[in-house]
Amino acid sequence: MKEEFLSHQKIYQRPVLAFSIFMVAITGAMIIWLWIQHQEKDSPMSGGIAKSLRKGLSVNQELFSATFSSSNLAKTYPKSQAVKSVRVNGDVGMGDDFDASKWMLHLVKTNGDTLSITMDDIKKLPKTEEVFDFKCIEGWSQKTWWGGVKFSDFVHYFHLENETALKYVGLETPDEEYYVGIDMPSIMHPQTLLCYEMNGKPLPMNQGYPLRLIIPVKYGIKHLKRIGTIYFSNNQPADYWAERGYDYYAGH
Ligand SMILES: Nc1nc2c(c(=O)[nH]1)N[C@H]1C(S)=C(S)[C@@H](COP(=O)(O)O)O[C@H]1N2
Ligand SMILES: [Mo]
Repeated sequence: MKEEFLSHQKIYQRPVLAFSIFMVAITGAMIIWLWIQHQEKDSPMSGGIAKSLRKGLSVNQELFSATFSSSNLAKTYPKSQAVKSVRVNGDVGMGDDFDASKWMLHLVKTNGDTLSITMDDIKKLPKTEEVFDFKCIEGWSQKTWWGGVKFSDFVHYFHLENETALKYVGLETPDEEYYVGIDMPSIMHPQTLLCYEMNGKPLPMNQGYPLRLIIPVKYGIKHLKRIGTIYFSNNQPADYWAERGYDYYAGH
């Protein structure tokens, strides 16, 4: 008799217990959410991200940069595995009013001089080709084939030792609408290219003709298309997507 009564009670206890645990979890999640909402935020220039979320991003960034090594190469593939039709993504700073015939790469030196470099100058340097898995933070990736000059060869050729002693490189489109900042170890990585070819042909206009960045150690957001200006700095250069809340480092 007693036993039956107890098991009846259990039948009621279980859902009550389950429901209570559920309520505690939901309330806990709500408290954490409200706590994050009421936290101090970054400046709008860094995306206006709540403090504890930004902390998560910074910890990620430290982990990734601590494990970064220039001898760690991104996986490469044979050219036969490269996709024939490469996705076009992102057209900020790629306006139709661009006059490719007047294009020159502006390189701002630390002494204030600006070098104006033509495509012919760049093509005199040894060409490197690579096929790697291009990853966009939107969640897609593609094996793509690129050709150009290693950034490390380029800076060596133009005697930019004073410049590469600094911490960052900034790159901008000619109209300054799209811009990225990159840490020096990543831009000097042996797979980073000033790229002027895709699938063995000149870069298509919407993929950054005449010159773009290819930097396999970073997500797509950093592969700036249509480079207008390159400069060097010890301060983090402005970065289009970092200003919109994305991770500045963007390594993978
Ligand atoms: N100038 C410029 N470069 C850019 C972008 C952009 O909007 N403007 N988008 C970036 C992003 S988010 C990605 S994923 C890649 C896409 O390169 P693709 O169009 O050659 O595939 O370009 C990057 N470079
Ligand atoms: Mo992207």
